[in-house]
Amino acid sequence: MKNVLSFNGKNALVTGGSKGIGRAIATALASRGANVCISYSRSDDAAGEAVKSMSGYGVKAFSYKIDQNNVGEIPGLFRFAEENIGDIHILVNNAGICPFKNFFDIDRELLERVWRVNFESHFILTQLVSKRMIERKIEGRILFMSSISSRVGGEFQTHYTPTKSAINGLVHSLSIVLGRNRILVNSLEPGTILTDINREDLSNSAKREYMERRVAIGRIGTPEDMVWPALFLVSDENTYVTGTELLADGGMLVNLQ
Ligand code: RM4
Repeated sequence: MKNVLSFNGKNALVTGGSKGIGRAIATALASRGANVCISYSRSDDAAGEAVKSMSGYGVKAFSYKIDQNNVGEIPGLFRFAEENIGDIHILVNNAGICPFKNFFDIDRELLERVWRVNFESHFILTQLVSKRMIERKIEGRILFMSSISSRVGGEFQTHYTPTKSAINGLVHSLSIVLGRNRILVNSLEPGTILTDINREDLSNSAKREYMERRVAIGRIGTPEDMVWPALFLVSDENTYVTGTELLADGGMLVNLQ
């Protein structure tokens, strides 16, 4: 039994990989030998810094700018990743948005944007990547970033939480489709992790204190807290876990009283 996880010889595509949880997972894969392509939607500087950092581990690292709201651009991301890192063994569908909003103020454009970025774009990318895995007989690993919010609600997340529940439903069905090809499909459910997605929301001290009190271990999570749960699920050492969700929330969900 190996005592460290190695990703030598693996090629990984991580969406939303220039910051936050995606950056932490992408970096962890690169530091353990994987070639990595990340997608990002905003900061060229952040993406460039991430690529430079990952390249420092002696692996191939690339970034591709895409707004995953524009789902027609997803095939371009897939082609770029294949052209630059080769056949994809690991797909981490991480990109996501959550603009906190009052239910009655959410218009169709925002509702559809959140749906496209958080669900539809991942569906399309996963179709492309998994079809190639089957063609190449790659017993790949696919990880979707779901959330504790797939299981519980948020007053200002009525457009968001359903996308995370939908991700879990997709994982259940996709694990059947891809299981016969030994491609394992799971979702990770982070609790409240301090990243750009909620920095403004958690800048409210009362909200931050409430969320911290909810966490059994007493602190908001960090992107690094998500690394080992993710690495296990996408590793070759995972031989039998598929079609399920791994909750990584510091005990927040069960901490009612
Ligand atoms: C997560 C969870 C967190 C929230 C972020 C935006 O899924 O709901 O509590 O801060 O989304």
